[in-house]
This record gives sequence, structure tokens and C-alpha cells, in this order.
Amino acid sequence: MSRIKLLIVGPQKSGKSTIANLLGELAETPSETYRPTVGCRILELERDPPPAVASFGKITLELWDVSGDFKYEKCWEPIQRDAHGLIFVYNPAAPGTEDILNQLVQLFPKQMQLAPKFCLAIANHHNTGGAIVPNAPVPKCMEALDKHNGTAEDSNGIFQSFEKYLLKLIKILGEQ
Ligand SMILES: Nc1nc2c(ncn2[C@@H]2O[C@H](COP(=O)(O)OP(=O)(O)O)[C@@H](O)[C@H]2O)c(=O)[nH]1
Ligand SMILES: [Mg+2]
Repeated sequence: MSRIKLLIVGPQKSGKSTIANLLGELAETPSETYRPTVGCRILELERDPPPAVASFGKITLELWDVSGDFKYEKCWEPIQRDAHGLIFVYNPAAPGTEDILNQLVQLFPKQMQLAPKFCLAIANHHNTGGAIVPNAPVPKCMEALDKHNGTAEDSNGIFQSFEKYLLKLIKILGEQ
């Protein structure tokens, strides 16, 4: 049995909890009402290992859905302990997104000494009513990361990108 701890971080209202619920199979569609996450929420799910890394044994995935509100900044260091990967969720059209991402990059992967290969960036354009904006500029600090472009409405797309990222992560962790 292996345990993998992943943090989901990003600006407020970018869709972190929506995507965490989707990946954790708690909800298939976004909720109508916005409920800000208080501090952090942990979702735990069990997975069979991908066939390519069967030696890894059963996997317990911990998804830590971290509030993007800077009033919880003091909690971020303990939250980061023993995390294996990081998923950024951001809404490219929301004002101030790039500035907040720049700060979060310093406070999370840099602080945790996590290389870009351990990170995934999900650009969630949910304010467009589900339409994907293919040419939205990618914030500079997200350029080196694996990326997914889409909203929770395209749950298959999110699952595919997540599985690809997870497989890569498991392979790297298996080699360490
Ligand atoms: N339609 C749609 N709404 C979304 C999506 N992601 C987030 N939302 C809505 O945007 C608001 C904020 O989402 P939430 O996941 O709570 O953001 P968080 O603050 O980053 O955790 C909520 O009202 C969600 O229902 C999405 O992919 N599609
Ligand atoms: Mg939330």
C-alpha cells in the first residue's frame, strides 16, 4: 500500500473544490452555490496501481483541497509536509490571477522544493459557461508545468489529464 499526498492550490473561486469533488467522485457537476473552503479539506480515495507500475501496490490518494484565502497562510507550511505533488487550479480570466499565482509558486512548490515535474496546472475557464478558451495566455510561472485546459463540465478531460499526471508521478516516486 502506498500513500500519495497531493495539494490542490490556486486563487479563490478558481474551482479547486469543484475539481477536488470531481476527482474524489463526490460530485459530478459543479454546485450552484459557492461555499468557501475553510482552511483545508482532505479527500481520501483508494486506487489500484496503473498496470505499468503494478509493483506499487494499492494506492491511497489524499487530495488536500487548500483554501486560496491568504488569511490561512499560517496553515500552509504544516499542510505542505510530506506532500508528493501539487495541482494548481486557476481561472485565466479572473482579475489578478497571474499575481496570485506568482505568490503561490513562491509559497508552495518553491518552499516545498518540488520541481515542475511534480506539478499540474488546470486552467478552469468556468466563467465562460463551459466554453474552453484555447488561446488564453498561460501565466509565465505556469509555463513549465503539465497543463490542462477545461472546466468541470468536461469531466473526462480532467480525469484524463489527472490520470496522466498521476502515472508520471507514480513512476518518478517509484524510481526514487
Ligand atoms: N459551471 C462551472 N462552475 C464552476 C466550475 N468550477 C467552479 N465553478 C463555480 O465557481 C464557484 C467557485 O468554485 P469552487 O470550486 O468553490 O472554488 P474554490 O474557491 O477554488 O474552491 C462555485 O460556485 C462553483 O460552482 C466549473 O468548472 N464549471
Ligand atoms: Mg474551495
